[in-house]
Amino acid sequence: MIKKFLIKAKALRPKLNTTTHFAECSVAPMGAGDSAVIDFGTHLVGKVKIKFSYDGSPPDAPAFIRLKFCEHISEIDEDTSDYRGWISKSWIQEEYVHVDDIPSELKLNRRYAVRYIKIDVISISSKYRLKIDGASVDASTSAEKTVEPCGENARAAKIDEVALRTLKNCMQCEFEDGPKRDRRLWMGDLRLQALANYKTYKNYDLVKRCLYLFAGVSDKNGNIPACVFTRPRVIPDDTTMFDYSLLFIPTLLDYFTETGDKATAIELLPTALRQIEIAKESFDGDVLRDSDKLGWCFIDWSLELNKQCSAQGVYIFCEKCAAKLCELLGKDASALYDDAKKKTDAAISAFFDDKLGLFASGKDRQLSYASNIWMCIAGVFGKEKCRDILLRLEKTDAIRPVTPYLYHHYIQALIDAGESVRAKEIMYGYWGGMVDAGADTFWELYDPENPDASPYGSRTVNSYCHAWSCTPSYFIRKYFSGDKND
Ligand code: RAM
Repeated sequence: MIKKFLIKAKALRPKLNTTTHFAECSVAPMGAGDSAVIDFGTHLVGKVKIKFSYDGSPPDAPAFIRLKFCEHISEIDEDTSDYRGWISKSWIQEEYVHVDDIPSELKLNRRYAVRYIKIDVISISSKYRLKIDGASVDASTSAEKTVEPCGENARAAKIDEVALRTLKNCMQCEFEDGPKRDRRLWMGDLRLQALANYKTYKNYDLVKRCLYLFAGVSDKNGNIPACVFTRPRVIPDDTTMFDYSLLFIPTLLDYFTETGDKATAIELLPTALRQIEIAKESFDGDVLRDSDKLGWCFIDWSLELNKQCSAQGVYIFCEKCAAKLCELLGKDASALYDDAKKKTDAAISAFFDDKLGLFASGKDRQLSYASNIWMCIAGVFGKEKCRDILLRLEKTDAIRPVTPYLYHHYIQALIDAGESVRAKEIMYGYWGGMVDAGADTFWELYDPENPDASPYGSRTVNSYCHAWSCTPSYFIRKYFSGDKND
């Protein structure tokens, strides 16, 4: 841990803005076995209060109720009792509560990500019925401004509105990945949130704080962890990921390009460059080790994915960003450019299949969007060839992206290759699919072909407001505003 960085991060801790939202509560008085659903009309993140009263005789026994907090309508009737996923059940937003004094206002301590609250009366005296007189959420965010949705038509503006809300609700004391789960700062998510934030809420200090948090928790070897816990105190997670450590570099470069904050860029440059040095240890010559010997590298939540090729793409992209950052700061970048060139040549000879005209990964020569997207983002070929690769992919049964995270990179790769029109179609189709399925905020995972998909063995713990899915707001403002096609 590097104390001076953590002190800077602490000084940048934002004050949250809070607004109170009330729900319409026209619920009939409830007896044992009855249920009701309260709807706040939109997705909110904050503290919940519920006012109870009664009908009938004076309450001669407590009301024992279950409260279930749902981000998306599909969660309301999900049976949580048979949850068998591999991450903790404690992420499910539900509480069993005794309401002793009626009438009273129940103030829940925990922060929830919520649009709907389902209330089940488990047990109550037969002499009275429970009434709900009101419910509110004190919703918090560190986004300070109001940003109006935009887009070339109503569909685009709706997608932007949902993306803006996603980002806003993930902006708390850090850029959280998801306010339902995991409620913490992850590198891959941060990079995309920061990009969307620059085009919308422009909270530069929040990005700066997060950069210092990551740099501040780097280990003795200088390695940045994949995520940081900030409560009850700042500590690194004991997980590092090949790609997430490297992604500190473009995040710092983007921050510097956006703000011109040279002091921060200079101070954090050694941390950034260290990630390249550490990543180099995973190469045999100029080709990265195969997926099974690489340790955890995220890329996407597709569990069958071989990551050797895409990870090498991430490396090349990040090394070029490091070179650019050095150049901008007046430092010698030639060794970084030379190495990136070597890794590029090696990637082409190790992974490019001339017959298919596509990159293939691992000893089984697996075809995936991930490999080809990252090689294009890394710029291993020129624009025309990348365009050919990305369009050719569509005619194959290559493993498709399953998260908005990899979709973001897909859209970016298409734009970089001059295929803005196709990028736009894919973006509106994919994120629009979530809107059609009732999204107030965009999700952690969306596989149009498999609505029940979850990387955790159960969609009950999926997050429906997830940072890495907020980038339509970035693309719309940077590339798709008005009806410009390029
Ligand atoms: C998920 C987190 C986060 C992501 C990691 C890799 O569990 O929610 O968004 O960055 O995976």
